[in-house]
Amino acid sequence: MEMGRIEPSILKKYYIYTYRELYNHVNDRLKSIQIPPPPSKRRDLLITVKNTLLAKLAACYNIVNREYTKIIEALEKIESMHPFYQELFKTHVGVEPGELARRFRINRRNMRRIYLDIRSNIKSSLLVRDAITVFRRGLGRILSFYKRNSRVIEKIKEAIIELSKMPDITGELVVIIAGMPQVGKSTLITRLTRARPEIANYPFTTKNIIAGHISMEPYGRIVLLDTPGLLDRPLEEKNPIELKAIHALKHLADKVLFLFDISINRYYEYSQQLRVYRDVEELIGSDKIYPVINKIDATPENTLKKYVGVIEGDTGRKPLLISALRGDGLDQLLEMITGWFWMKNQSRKP
Ligand SMILES: Nc1nc2c(ncn2[C@@H]2O[C@H](COP(=O)(O)OP(=O)(O)OP(=O)(O)O)[C@@H](O)[C@H]2O)c(=O)[nH]1
Ligand SMILES: [Mg+2]
Repeated sequence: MEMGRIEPSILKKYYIYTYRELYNHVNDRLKSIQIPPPPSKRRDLLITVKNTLLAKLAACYNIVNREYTKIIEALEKIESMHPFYQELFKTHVGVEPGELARRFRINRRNMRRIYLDIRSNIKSSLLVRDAITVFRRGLGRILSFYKRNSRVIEKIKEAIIELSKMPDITGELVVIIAGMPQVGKSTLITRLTRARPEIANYPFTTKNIIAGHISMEPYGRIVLLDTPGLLDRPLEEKNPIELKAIHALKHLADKVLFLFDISINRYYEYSQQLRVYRDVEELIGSDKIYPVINKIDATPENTLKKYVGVIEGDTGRKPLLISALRGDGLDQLLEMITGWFWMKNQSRKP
């Protein structure tokens, strides 16, 4: 499959067991395999017990092996996704998916060797008691392959759940809507696309990357991404929600619409918003970022006039004026966005 074309939603089918869940599952399976009533002859008893123990051991091994295989497969899927998803995975788990897949494959191979060893030791036991001892110890060893990785497995599980909720970000042009919390990012994406993120009047209403699409068929599509708000603080102090926006900006942005809110009800001062603008500019480069003043319906005329000049002076670009709520300026904004699309996809132009 082509690199980067795997959608994160396919990860939904990988339900990863925690060690607890696996243990309970193994326990249930083992209970369902009962030793049949003792036969009359001693020799037959040994054979019956051994066969039961072998069946139980195989059941346990198969479950752990199946879980391992599932984890490896999920990691390999992530490994072939867009680097953006891989980096998100790494921030969650602390290790790259490819490296983890490699470790789990080695583990799986070792586990198989040990399983085969235990099997032959049970088979060669001469006493029922010995066979049971070998079995018990072997069961523990097989389970320990999962148990000693239980912390990292839980992290993988969480990361897979997080990733599977990520939208499909593939498109011919990616435009990210960024800015401090509450400037109207989500309101804007609902105006331009069919995306319907939650909109409310408290910071960090948006906690995930939200995608909306503008179809340019038959020439492709534009992906618009609504991102969690960014605060004016250094990267090291950013919370995990902000970091999602940072990763998206770093890896995905062709262009960024940076929203300012200088309305009467603004949440943050202009100076703070400008600092965040500068951070984003530094992250992605000044050629990709465009200032937009939102909420002009709730901004006094003279304030607006003043800040058009101030922002142009501070950023070197004339800000676009919009009201995402009322719809002002959106035609112009769309024209700018589709202009970027044609610029990037010259060869596709009709
Ligand atoms: N007056 C006015 N209010 C707006 C406009 N756009 C958004 N709002 C209001 O601003 C508040 C925040 O809007 P959101 O779209 O949720 O802002 P956000 O930037 O996505 O906020 P976070 O997800 O918290 O970062 C809501 O109460 C919106 O109704 C606008 O153009 N004019
Ligand atoms: Mg929002």
